[in-house]
Amino acid sequence: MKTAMNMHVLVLGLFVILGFIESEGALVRYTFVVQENNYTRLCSSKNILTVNGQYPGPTISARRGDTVIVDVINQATQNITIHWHGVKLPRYPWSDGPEFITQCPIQPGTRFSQKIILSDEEGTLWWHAHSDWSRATVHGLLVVSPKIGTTFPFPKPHAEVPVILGDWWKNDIQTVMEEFLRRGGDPAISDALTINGQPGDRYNCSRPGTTIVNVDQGKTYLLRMEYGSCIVILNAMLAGGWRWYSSLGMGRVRMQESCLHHEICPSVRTFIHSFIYL
Ligand SMILES: [Cu+2]
Repeated sequence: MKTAMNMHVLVLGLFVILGFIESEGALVRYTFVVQENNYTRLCSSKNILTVNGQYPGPTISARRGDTVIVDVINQATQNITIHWHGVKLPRYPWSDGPEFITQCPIQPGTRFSQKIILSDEEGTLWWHAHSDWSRATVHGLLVVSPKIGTTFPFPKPHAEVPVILGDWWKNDIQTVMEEFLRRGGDPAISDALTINGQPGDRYNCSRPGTTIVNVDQGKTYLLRMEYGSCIVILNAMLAGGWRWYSSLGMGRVRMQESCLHHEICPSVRTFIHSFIYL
C-alpha cells in the first residue's frame, strides 16, 4: 500500500517537473523606440513613423514558450501601441496592443513595457502598430523558432529569407486616413506595393533597393512572409513570374507561410516550387 502511494507521488512529481520544463522559456528583451524618420521612396521624401529608425521594423526572434518584453519608448508626436499578431496571450491580454480596447495607448514622451507570452506558437508571426494607420510603416516580423532540442517540421532549410509585403503612399499616411474618414467611401489607393520596404525595380528611384535573392539549385529556402499592407488583400502565388536569380538555374523554394492576412493565423503550410510569384 505504502509502495503504491509512493509510486503515485513519484509519478505526480514527474508530471509536475515535466510540466514545469514544458512551460519554462527564456526571457527575451527588446527596445522599440518609436520615432519619425525621413524616408525617400518613388523619388519623393516624407517623414514616416518607424521603430528604431527602421522600415520595415526590426525582427523579434524568440523560441516557442519564451516570454518577450518589448520596452516601447514613444518619441513620436502621436499615440502608439504595438500588437503581436497571431500570439494567443492566454489570460494575459493587457499588453496585446489594440488601443483603448486591451490597453491604453502609449502617449508621446512616455514608455511602456509590453509583454508577449508565447505558448504553442511557432513559425512566422508579425507585429504592427495598432493605433490609427501607424501600422503602415510600424510593423515587422516576429519569428518563433522551435525550442532548443526540437526541429522544424521539415528538413532544415539552407537559409531563411524575409519577405515583408506592404504599401507606400507618397502622401503622409495620417493625411490619407483623415481624408478617407472625412470623405467616406474607399481610402486613396497606395502609390506602390512594397517588398521589404521597397517598391521594386519597375518604379523609379527604387531599383537599387529591390529584393533579389540568389539561390542555389537543389537547396531549400524558408521564406518568412508577412502581410503588412494596410488596405489591400494580396494574393501570394507560387507560379511563374517572380524569378529567382541564380547562377545555376532555379532553386527549390520551401515556403512557410503564416499570418498573411489578419486574424487567420498562425497556420503553417509548406510548398515546394521552382518559381515564386508575388
Ligand atoms: Cu494584426
